[in-house]
Amino acid sequence: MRTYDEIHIENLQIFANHGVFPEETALGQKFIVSAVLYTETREAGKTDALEDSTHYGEVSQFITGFLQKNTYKLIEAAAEHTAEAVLLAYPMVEGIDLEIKKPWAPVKLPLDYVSVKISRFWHRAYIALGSNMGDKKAYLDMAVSRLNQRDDTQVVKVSDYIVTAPYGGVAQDDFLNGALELRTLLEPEELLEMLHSIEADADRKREIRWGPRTLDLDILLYDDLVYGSEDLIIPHIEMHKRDFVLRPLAQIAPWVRHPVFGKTVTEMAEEVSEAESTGTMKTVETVKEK
Ligand code: PH2
Ligand code: MG
Ligand code: MG
Repeated sequence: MRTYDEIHIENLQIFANHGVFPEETALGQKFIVSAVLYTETREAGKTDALEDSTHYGEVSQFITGFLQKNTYKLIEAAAEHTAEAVLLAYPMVEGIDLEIKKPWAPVKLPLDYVSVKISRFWHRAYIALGSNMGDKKAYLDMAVSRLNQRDDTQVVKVSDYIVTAPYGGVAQDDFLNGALELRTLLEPEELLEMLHSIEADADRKREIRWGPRTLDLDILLYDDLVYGSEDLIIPHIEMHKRDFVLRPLAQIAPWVRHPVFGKTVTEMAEEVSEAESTGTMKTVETVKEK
């Protein structure tokens, strides 16, 4: 992880009504909240102007109000929702560590407190878009607008769409391909699930592997994460070999580096187009659209 500056709020006391037991939600009790806000303070450090930073007093008020307006059974849920609310309300805050302590937790044993501590960040992901059935441009546009609908996920940049010949040996119509950058609070598997639900809404039928599709949304990169599970591999396992992925991506993120190969998107794109021109790879024809 890159390094950030930190603003600390330590042991803020809040009387609120969270708990599994009905007595807890009826009577309320003391919660003690500590937060580390990950941000950049250098600009404010130079200008000495509050607008260039995040007001810790405001954030303290915000957390207090949030935990008093809402009621959760679990401190896990209280922490999760509070962290998300802070990240949505304060754009300069890139991440937060949040601890909620419950000193009067009804455990009938001598303890100082129980607590939950979580760390939540904005993430940057790059997504490949593809369609080769029906109104291809409409499907890609639909995906962009659906990704922008949620407040925990924002589309930062979208490439041009390019027409590409099908890659991978299945005889099928040309593709329209593009790439986009997301700022998201979703974890990789949650992001994958959202992409699948958008694909399903585009009448995507999962039939032939690599066959024709109305909409294909693939996670290419997610921060500098290197990750593998049964249904998701990050970085995308084939991205460095695919001109139809690298060319749109190079338009919006030329300097971004593949976390395993250490090459920039531009370098990978050049290597792939060289391989094509020396005949080691099938030629991919492109026409600019949009
Ligand atoms: N997607 C595939 C297989 N082949 N070819 C092009 N040109 N564009 C694609 O998006 C594409 C492909 C599997 O996802
Ligand atoms: Mg794909
Ligand atoms: Mg896919």
